[in-house]
Amino acid sequence: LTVEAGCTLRDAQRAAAEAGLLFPLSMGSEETCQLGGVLSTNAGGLAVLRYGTARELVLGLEVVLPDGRILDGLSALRKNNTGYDLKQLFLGAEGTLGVITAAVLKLFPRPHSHETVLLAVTNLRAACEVLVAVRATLGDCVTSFEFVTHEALGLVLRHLPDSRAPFGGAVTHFVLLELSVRAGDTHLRSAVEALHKQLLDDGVVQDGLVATNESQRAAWWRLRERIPAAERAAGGSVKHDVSVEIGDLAQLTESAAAAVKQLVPNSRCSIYGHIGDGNLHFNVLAADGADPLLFREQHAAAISDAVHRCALALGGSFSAEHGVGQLKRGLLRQTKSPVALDLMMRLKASLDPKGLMNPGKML
Ligand code: LAC
Ligand code: ZN
Repeated sequence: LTVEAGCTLRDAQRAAAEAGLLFPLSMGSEETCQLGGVLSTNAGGLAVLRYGTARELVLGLEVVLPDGRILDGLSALRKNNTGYDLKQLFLGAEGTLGVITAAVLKLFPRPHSHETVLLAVTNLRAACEVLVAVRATLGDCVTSFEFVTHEALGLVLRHLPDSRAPFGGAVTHFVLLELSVRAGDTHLRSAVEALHKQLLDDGVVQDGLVATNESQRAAWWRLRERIPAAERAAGGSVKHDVSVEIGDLAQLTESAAAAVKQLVPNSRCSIYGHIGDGNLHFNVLAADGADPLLFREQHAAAISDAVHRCALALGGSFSAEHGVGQLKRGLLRQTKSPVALDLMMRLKASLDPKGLMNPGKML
């Protein structure tokens, strides 16, 4: 599918669907976000586990270079080993090397059927156990695997009045998972039900629901997608977008939560995210009733430092999907290896010697 940079993600999804195919990138902002930005930031979203980030979904790219020339790479070839893969330089470059003006996107067969499952778990360790079990039995059918703590769910229920708690009103940590199969494979429902029963019998999950209709599925996804809006409605949060290897996720949350509690004892952690990708949004809010602005003014820097330290100590990343921008420039310089940083600076200097492209960002 060839698109121009101003095409919204939703319009690209729609065009693929009209051709009986799937463009799998999806995220809360898909109605309005435009592909130029989506590709420049290597956006991830909710189906990375199965289909990868934007980087993996692009076959060709057209870029206007800082010197005005056009890199015309609008090719749809799947294989082309003729030197450096130049498009990858611009995907995720945050506009610092050139302006992406068009792209050829990779499409997939449309899934024949899907199942959406909501599982109540007691902690992140249990959620990771579910992930291992689900991938072992249902493998590539797993499209999304999201984890939400009861604190994050509680914010949505409290601040977004039209939302309702699943599991008969109990506010628990939960896993939201989405599975899909292609035509011809009709066993998904029975496989999901068998796994669901197994997880309940083994005590790995406390409760579970399989969506019976589209509106239930949409309501569950809304609970997940509206967490950032709920945090804003609660007065805002100190946000982190960290990743580690999946086996280290529980350790990361435990050490980061302990570090944050030590700094600001009554603060609240809203933790949720794409644990199938090893990526958590570890956000911290002021104590209930405390002034959120004052809280951020006084504590944001120390809290972020502590959370990032915990991720880096485990070999993780301080920005799994949200990029570097202006806010994390300093952090990039402090933590990237000198060799990697040197290569980045030299690429920038060679492509954009006058520093015209998105100045002040990333480097
Ligand atoms: C999300 C955004 C914050 O996962 O990345 O909701
Ligand atoms: Zn995210």
